[in-house]
Amino acid sequence: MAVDLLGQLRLYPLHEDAKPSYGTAGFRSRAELLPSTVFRCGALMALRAGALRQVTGIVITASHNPEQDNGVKLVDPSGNMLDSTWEGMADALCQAKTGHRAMQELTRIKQTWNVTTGGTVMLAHDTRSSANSLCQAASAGVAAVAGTAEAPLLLATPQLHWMVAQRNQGQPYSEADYFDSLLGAFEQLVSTFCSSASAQFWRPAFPPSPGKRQSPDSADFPLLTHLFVPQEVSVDAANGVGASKLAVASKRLNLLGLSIKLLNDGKAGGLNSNCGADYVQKEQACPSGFRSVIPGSRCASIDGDADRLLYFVPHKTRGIELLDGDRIAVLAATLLNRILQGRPAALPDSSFQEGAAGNEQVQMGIVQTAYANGASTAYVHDCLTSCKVVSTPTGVKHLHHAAAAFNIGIYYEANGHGTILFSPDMLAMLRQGQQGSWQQELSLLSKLMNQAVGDALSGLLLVEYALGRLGWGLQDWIDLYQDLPSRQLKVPVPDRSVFTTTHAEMRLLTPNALQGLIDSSVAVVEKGRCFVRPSGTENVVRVYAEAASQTEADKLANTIAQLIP
Ligand code: NG1
Ligand code: ZN
Repeated sequence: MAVDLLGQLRLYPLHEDAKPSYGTAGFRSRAELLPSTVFRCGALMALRAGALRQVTGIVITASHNPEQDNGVKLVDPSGNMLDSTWEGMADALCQAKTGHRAMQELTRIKQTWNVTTGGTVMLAHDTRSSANSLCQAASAGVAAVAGTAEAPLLLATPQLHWMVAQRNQGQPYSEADYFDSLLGAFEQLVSTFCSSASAQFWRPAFPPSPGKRQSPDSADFPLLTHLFVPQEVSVDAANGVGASKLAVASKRLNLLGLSIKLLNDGKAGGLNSNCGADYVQKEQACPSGFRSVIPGSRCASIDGDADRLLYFVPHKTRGIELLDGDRIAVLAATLLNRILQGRPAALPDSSFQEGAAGNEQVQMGIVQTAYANGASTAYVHDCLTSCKVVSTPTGVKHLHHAAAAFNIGIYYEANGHGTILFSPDMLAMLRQGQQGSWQQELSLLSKLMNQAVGDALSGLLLVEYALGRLGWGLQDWIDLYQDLPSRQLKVPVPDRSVFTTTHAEMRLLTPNALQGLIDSSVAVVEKGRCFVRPSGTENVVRVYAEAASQTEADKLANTIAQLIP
């Protein structure tokens, strides 16, 4: 039976306060403004699935935003975010003021892509109370263009991205397959490369550098540097969807000696409320619910939809030592570099040239954004010389694309959103590796790391494996370089679209004259750096400042915030 598309569009009218705009990660706003946008995104993604004859996906989530917000992340058949060539169409469709105008946009899309019928769309949602009604809107949108909407699943964002990618490659794609793939790779990595048998194998070839500083984990026990030392990690799950997913993983991880102590698991506190990766990073503070955690212990924080991960060490006060996304990228690059050089267990030391004598066939790169701490960029330039550093605008869609240009592309936003990509050529080469070889180790790492999008569970397993494999404690990781003090502020503005940027968002084009004022303020600050950009997920302008001291960084950020019109 033919669907009355116009009638359906009219059932989901654009709210008069809604100003949908495809931002850093899809559409996001207060939940009550979203039904029209979500319905139309359902239709759009069904048409994209129909046009490409593959499955697409939609995640109803507002990630780190507060509970009353919601949003829609659009998943391409590759498992990546919606191809940027469709963002303009998504905007035009969602901004259409009437059902009739929206219908015209859909007709235009159908004609341009020569598609008459929608295809299959997989749906997922996080723990927000608005999820149900918005999933219904998405399903109705899919059905309105004669597509097939699958039953919505409670999933972490990266799980759905992974599932869509797997399914389109004809691979197993259920949630159980997701856990099996990541956890299976972790189990195999640990048993093959961190067991006592492999320690015997590695020790004669790669002893720790004589006379160099030993990590606390390894002092006096060089043989044990290669063993997977049992660890406990206290994880702040942001009271979000990641809590139940980590609970599943932790049963298997326990058997390997990795114990996950779940905090902010959604049983008491509010979603992202004084907790979660965004709070920990922006406030540089311990999340709520961590009173019982012993200062100095190993902690991690994920965000509301479990695609960001940070590590931190709580101090005795409320303060923390933050190990952010930049640092995860550097840890990953160090591990990969050493695997390629055949000396994973070398300890950090200044004489060891991380970049030298690597496997020259392999092009490895780190992709960062303007928010990367200047000290991390300097460290990669100075010490990881075989690794190229590239900077892109904010948002995983930009980083992912840039990382895909390398054989091994490591991308992490400072906020902990990222993963490691292995190119198809690289994967083909790695498949030829034998049991216990560096090729096998990298191949397993490619399974451990979600190849579709940033993933907090993947990231946590990577960090634990890297530290165990290198024989490092947290302090070794912290000691690699010292972050420059920084401060990030949000300034609410009536219309963030008046702020436009250039140079990977590091400089403002408009409002006129503001960049000149920023430049003059930065010029007088030691190691000063500051930029302003409009958020793509919240109605705010973000100010980032870095300086030689915390006082100067705070002062610089506040001075610039006051200049925002
Ligand atoms: P916006 O709001 O555009 O700054 C934020 C993060 C991004 C990315 C997206 C998607 C910062 C400064 N920005 O984007 O890096 O993670 O959310 O969740 O952390
Ligand atoms: Zn997120």
